[in-house]
Amino acid sequence: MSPKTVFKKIIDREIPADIVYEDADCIAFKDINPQAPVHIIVIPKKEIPNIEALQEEDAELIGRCFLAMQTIATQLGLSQGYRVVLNNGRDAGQEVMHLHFHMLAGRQFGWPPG
Ligand code: DGP
Repeated sequence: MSPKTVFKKIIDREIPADIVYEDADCIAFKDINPQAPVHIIVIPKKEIPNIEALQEEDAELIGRCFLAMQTIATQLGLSQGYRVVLNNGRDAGQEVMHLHFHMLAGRQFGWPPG
């Protein structure tokens, strides 16, 4: 068994987090190191390390994460827009090996990203 990721520890309530949304399949909490005035991490509760580990059966689960983002955006009043980022793998800067989406809002974002 590989050690639990920090996100699994948050799911299991072993470490604290500022949780903004939770349903049966997904949970969302404030990023500990925010890169924008609003920075939320949205994750499936199922432990999936990265895109490569996704299975056919996960298709609905990932859709549910997007519906969770829709709800969170409404709850937080993100009517001016927000950026959704998924860092997948080393070159993308993925640090936590539990598939997750960053929701960033509250400032203007540049393109291309750094
Ligand atoms: P990534 O580079 O895409 O793997 O981003 C991981 C993010 O997770 C990073 O923005 C910081 C955040 N993070 C790491 N550890 C914790 C933690 O213990 N609590 C919370 N709330 N966020 C964390």
